[in-house]
Amino acid sequence: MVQSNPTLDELELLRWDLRRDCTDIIMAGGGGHIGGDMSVIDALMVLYLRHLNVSPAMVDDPDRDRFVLSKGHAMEAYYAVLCQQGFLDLADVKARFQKYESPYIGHPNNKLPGIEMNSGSLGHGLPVAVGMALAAKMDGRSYRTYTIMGDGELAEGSVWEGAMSGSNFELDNLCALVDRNRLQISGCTEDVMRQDSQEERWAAFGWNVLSIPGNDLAAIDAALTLAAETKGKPTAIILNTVKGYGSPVMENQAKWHHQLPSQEEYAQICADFAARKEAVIRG
Ligand SMILES: Cc1ncc(C[n+]2csc(CCOP(=O)(O)OP(=O)(O)O)c2C)c(N)n1
Repeated sequence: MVQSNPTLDELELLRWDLRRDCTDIIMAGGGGHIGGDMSVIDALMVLYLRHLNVSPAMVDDPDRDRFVLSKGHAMEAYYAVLCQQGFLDLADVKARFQKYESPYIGHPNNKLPGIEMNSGSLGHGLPVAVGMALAAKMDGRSYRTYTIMGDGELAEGSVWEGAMSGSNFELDNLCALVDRNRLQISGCTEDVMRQDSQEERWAAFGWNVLSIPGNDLAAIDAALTLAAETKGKPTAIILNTVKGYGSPVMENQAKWHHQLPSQEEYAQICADFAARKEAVIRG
């Protein structure tokens, strides 16, 4: 169902339904990046439902806001949000996800309505988002551009070329979110390639930096508002998240980067989401 500007209280409930949709898509397709889906889905939801000026009717509108999921492997979370917003049909995605000749592949496919860019080869989202934001300035358009990267992804050198360009061109219409879940495909980011002092790194590149609890809906919402109000420089939002957030079965464990739950684990994960939703209802 498409919602227009839901309240944060409504989103506190919806986040658990979207996690369930995301998990069901993964189970139907026989695989997916469930850990990174769960860390980023709250930011995707708040961005799409409360900030992005885009809708199924606007996919070709030159003034639509642009979004690039640079950590493209979190596609199942993105499917859940795109379906909720009416860009795609959830039953169809579940029926055909990762099937032969299906457009619903495991990474963003720009043949699908609402998806701006093919991604999944890490490190490209920010440079392309810089180009989109710069184009808006050059064309005199008021749209904003957003991208979400993983913290493991920040080991790609092209990210920092994009960071340099973003501040050089004073792209205050650009916002980069970093899913700082501290895990990547093969273990802790700090063991693979240190990512400490993210805040200082982005500030040194001339960005406005906001570092927030990244699974806190109100904090995400406030940061996105602040980013839109910031003038003269782009904003980086460091989302301090938990990989696998929502079920202790998979929270904070590197092996859940791309692991298919067993039927028993799936049942427990769904029960955990339902319990978290129930706790919100009970207040
Ligand atoms: C250029 C490139 N190198 C390697 C990969 C393989 N890969 C897929 S996901 C991943 C880890 C990414 O970690 P992170 O950005 O922290 O993602 P998250 O933990 O948020 O899922 C890697 C190395 C890739 N997709 N692209």
